[in-house]
Amino acid sequence: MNLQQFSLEGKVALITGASYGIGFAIACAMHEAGAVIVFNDIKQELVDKGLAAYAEKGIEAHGYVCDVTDEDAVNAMVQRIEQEVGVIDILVNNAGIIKRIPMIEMTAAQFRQVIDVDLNAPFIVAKAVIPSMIKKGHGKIINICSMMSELGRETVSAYAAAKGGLKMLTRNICSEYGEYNIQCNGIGPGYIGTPQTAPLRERQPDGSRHPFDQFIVAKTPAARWGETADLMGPAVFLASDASNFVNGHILYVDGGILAYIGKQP
Ligand code: NAP
Ligand code: GCO
Repeated sequence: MNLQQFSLEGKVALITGASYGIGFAIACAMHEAGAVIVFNDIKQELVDKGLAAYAEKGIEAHGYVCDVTDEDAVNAMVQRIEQEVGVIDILVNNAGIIKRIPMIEMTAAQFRQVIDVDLNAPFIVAKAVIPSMIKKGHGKIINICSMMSELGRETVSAYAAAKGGLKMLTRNICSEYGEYNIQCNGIGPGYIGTPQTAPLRERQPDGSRHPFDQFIVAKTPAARWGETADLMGPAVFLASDASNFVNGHILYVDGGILAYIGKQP
């Protein structure tokens, strides 16, 4: 085995929703491993902010405005990327939203919106890139799953349903396209410090830590929240030749949460 297997030299990587947060960190890691970085976001101002953030890190990324739930827009974006940058070798379905609402108070429209972004969109984007991966004879798809691909908790019914479905979509893409040398795996981050989880870490009015913050630290053997940097190595591994016989796997990067009953209060 040589370390060249972990190189992404000459590869084009599309990371969806990667102006900041987990997607941005994964894109930076893939650039360091040699990949050309392509990302999208839903608004031009966010794409511009993302391009500036990548440039600050010395990364000449390619940014596209695209709502990943819009199949026509996704197909048009993939076509433009293939013409302007090159065929996509690596897809990271990262874009996602969450709505924390008790299920019986959530409207069907709110439920559908979460399913649309977190499950339908990964289907739409994967469907758009797989034909060219088949033609090219290889491809890597990484779906960003969640603890909620395995566990439920109050107020996140739509998100858990979507992320549970995304785990099975990952396994199905593996099953259907593995023979074309396409590997489709998931990364299941634990609780990571990003804008998405900021409400769960907010200081209380009396300056004390958020109860959920304390809960998660007690539930995590690593006794800390994850950082986006914790996901960089696993993402490069799953995007590289080093994982060519890993398929349909959800790699949980959670500090051990799923293995642990939790610290006695
Ligand atoms: P985040 O900070 O909220 O970033 C999500 C990104 O997705 C944003 O750039 C957002 O753009 C983009 N996005 C949302 N809807 C979109 C759409 N329809 N089309 C295109 N882009 C869209 O989230 P994060 O914490 O980095 O999480 C990234 C992924 O990891 C998500 O799939 C999330 O479910 C998953 N995850 C997060 C954690 C965690 O603890 N943070 C743990 C496990 C899994 P806008 O700003 O324009 O909305
Ligand atoms: C929540 C959090 C989680 C994380 C992540 C955990 O409200 O419970 O937002 O869902 O985002 O998905 O893996």
